[in-house]
Amino acid sequence: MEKQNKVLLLGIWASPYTKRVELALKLKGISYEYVEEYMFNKSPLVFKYNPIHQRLPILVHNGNPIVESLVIIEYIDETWKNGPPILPADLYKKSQFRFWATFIHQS
Ligand SMILES: N[C@@H](CCC(=O)N[C@@H](CS)C(=O)NCC(=O)O)C(=O)O
Repeated sequence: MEKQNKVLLLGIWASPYTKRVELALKLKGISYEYVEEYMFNKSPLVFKYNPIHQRLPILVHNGNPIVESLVIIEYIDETWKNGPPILPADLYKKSQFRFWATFIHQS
């Protein structure tokens, strides 16, 4: 059972992208292991789990890597139903959430 819910977060402490994922995990009350990475000395795990961009954060759930902080947050919200919902259930409101999240992300 323990192994089926293994959650690993690779991140950088000063990264707002890492922080938003940590916030989502904490909001949902999910236990996770955290590995600190270094911008100019990344571990082989970063190249293994995010070969396209080699950026942090990376969430690894039961061995499956998920990258891009906004994608990770949606994954967390849809995977763990405990804790408060992050995205609204209403599809129109959800589209607005995605618009503003992307807008802020790209600004
Ligand atoms: N769009 C990405 C941005 C991630 C990002 O830029 N992460 C930075 C740390 S703040 C990084 O890993 N930089 C390492 C690099 O660019 O080599 C996300 O939202 O996850």
